[in-house]
Amino acid sequence: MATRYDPQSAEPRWRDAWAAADLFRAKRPADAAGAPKAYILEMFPYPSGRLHMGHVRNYAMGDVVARHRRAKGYNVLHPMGWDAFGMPAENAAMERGIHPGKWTYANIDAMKAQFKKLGLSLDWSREFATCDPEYYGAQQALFLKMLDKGLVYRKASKVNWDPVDNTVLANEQVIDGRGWRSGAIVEQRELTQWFFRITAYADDLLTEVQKLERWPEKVRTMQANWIGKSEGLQLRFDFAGKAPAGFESGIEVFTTRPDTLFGASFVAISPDHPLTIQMAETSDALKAFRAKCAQIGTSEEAIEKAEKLGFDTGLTVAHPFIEGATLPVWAANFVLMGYGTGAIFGCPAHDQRDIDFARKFGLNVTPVVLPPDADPETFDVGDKAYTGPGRIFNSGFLDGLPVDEAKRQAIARIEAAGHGQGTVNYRLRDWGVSRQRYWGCPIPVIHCEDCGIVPVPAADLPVRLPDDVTFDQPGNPLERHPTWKQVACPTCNKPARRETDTLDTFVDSSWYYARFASSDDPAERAYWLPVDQYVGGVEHAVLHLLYSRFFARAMRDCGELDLPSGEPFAGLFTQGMVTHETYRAAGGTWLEPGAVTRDGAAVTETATGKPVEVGAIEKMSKSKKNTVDPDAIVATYGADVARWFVLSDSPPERDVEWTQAGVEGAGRFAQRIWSLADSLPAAPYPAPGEDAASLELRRVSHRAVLNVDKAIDEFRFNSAIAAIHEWVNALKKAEQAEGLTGARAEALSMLARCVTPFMPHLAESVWERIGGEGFVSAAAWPEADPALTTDDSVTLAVQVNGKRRGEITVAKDLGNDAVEAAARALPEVEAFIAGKDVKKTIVVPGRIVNIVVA
Ligand code: ANZ
Ligand code: ZN
Repeated sequence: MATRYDPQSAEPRWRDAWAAADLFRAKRPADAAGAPKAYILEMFPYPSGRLHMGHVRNYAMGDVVARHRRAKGYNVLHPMGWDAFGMPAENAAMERGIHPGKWTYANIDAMKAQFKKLGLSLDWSREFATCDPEYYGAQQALFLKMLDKGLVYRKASKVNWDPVDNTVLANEQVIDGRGWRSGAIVEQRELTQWFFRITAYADDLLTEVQKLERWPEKVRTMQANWIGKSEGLQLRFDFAGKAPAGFESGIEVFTTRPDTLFGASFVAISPDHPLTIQMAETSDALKAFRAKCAQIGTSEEAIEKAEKLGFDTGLTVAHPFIEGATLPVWAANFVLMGYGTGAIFGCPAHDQRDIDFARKFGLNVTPVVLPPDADPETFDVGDKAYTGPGRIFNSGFLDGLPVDEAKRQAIARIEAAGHGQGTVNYRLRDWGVSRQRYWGCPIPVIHCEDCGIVPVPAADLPVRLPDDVTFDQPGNPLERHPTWKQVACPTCNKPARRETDTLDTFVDSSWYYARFASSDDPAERAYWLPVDQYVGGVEHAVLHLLYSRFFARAMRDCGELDLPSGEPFAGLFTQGMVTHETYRAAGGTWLEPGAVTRDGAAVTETATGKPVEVGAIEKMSKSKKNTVDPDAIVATYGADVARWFVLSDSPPERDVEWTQAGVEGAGRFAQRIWSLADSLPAAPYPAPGEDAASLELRRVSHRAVLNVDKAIDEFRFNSAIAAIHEWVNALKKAEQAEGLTGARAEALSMLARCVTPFMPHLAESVWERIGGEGFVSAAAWPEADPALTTDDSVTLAVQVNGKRRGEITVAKDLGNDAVEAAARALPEVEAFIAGKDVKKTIVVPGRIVNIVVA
């Protein structure tokens, strides 16, 4: 009697058994018996409290790789933890009065229970949350090492300030220039903040990212663009009239387009340029202008989008190349103080920001780069700057040169005149890590009036967050805590003040991979790192990965990490999202997939029977209600089916659309695999037969093993799944034939092992059913017999006197005489040997037949 596979009873049973056998614990280097290591890591989750399908896909992918490597004999590290600091916990505290820590740890418990149901082969013994004092204490120690090394420093920097809530806002909390809670117009304020000196590694981060061959090209490019190396010229403009006090040496600008100098029509300085600030002291109009610019917010994006604002200072500077020509000096909101020198020259014809500015304020527009095929007499840029290639014109000694050559010559001329210097600039800024928030890692320093900044002594780490804090008012709870910040100076013992800023949560995720490798043993960290395969969302392609690459270098240079390359992730895979159709009721409200009924093409609201508008297929999100709850899927179909489906339908880097039909199909396929085991007699089994049908089935199986193996290695999980489908079809057919028990049993033993990375619980049940030894999760990857996987024919090139004349395809085991005869019989060969004396024939097996004639 055929039985059905019951995931509801099988899955928990296997998970308990794995846990009891402690199957997925990574071995210490000394116990690994020389096995190669594989560190497989998925970006650790934020404990929001609920698992979503995107998590399932992400962690299922990592698990496929981890289980596969384990089966191939690697000592695998596959850990899990929680990226647990951050704003949502504080928001929950503000909204519901629950302590952020309590909220976070409750979420971790809930999510961990969900995670455990997925059957992931994780080493939970290394679990931690970044809000554990042990973790953030170690991070504080690291911070102090970096401070000591000069990789951490303080400087005044702009923050978004909410004047109503009296608090600093993160860029994401500024919406259309207003504070997200108060709605007040946000101001920029200077605050002394902590920075990591990531720019010290700018060049190295750029060169090395190009060498990460197992990273997606797209991510490498994004990193390179973010670092943004610009080669250009730093150039001094002398004042045409009397220079303002303190600015006798002129205005220094940075340009990447010195070739366009003859098209310059103004010089612009940042609203925060020292000259602007100085002049504002005596000009109310300029003061007002600066205040207006300050309302735009601090993000580059906000400034980019803002309307161009300008203020004519009345000053003029001399053109460096054109005798007697002068340029007006403006203050302009699109010039950032934090980049280059905080001053530019504007060439409107060839820069969009400059032309927007020039058109608004009636400044000259002189084109100096002539596009190929354009007429110098009539060429006009209108309102759109020309930034393409061409030859220089209207430009004196540069006329006729292509852009790159003109850049070189302009730089040479400026350098020779002592007016400036060719330079390299990076877009990358030092990383501001101060946050005026509670739920983060306290910065472990003390401010003393006499001693200045004093590191918290190692013995006093971790600096713990106080528990008794309130969230009933805006601002930083650490700042208003009655006692927490009061402390004696570790150096002079006078009353001093703790730093109340906490670290950006990106810091927490910049070194967790090293902590997983070992909490304290440098040798073990060196053994595991770099991560061999990192898996995560492309939304982290820039910041998280860049900060992690910086941190690995900083830790290395502080003697904390033996990782010469400084690259923490040797391989990176960025997975696509899980999408779903969207549904709207007549009134326009979104409906959950569970609230609609599909009958062929007709979709109705289950509760009302009214028609439903089927919308676009989009990333699952709460706002559109097109989510499917993993818990519900696991309860209905089992974790294996959920894992199988999210990996099956599209390549892992692309999005996969969740459909009811798809998940049901995956469920049927699981039963089909089970039925193959179920239809076999009980073990033990005879050896596979040597008859043609047995051989054929064995060939199919052994080749499938190779295909699945290769597809997993190449991150083509959908191809692996397709190969398993074909294999199962062949096995299903073989059920009908007599005398195949041996070949079928062999096939099933291999199939169980190939299915394990995807549907580990089902694979265990199959393995158990066919009398497999131990756990299939601990079994070695099946070995394919080359005699059964190689094709049995070969193609050989046929040469006459060393010249290729044709080719033959023959049976692999054909004797040399027969091969020679076949070669000579080829018409295109025969033509060259007809009537000649064949001196000898050389057969290089599997490759060439060379016929030598006189
Ligand atoms: C003159 C010029 C002419 C420019 C032209 C461009 C086109 P990247 O490539 O990003 O390094 N720039 C320099 N400092 C700036 C600042 N602090 N704020 C805003 N813009 C600044 O960009 C370098 C170019 O951006 C520089 O080259 C400068 O404008 C502008 F046809 O100089 B250019
Ligand atoms: Zn002191």
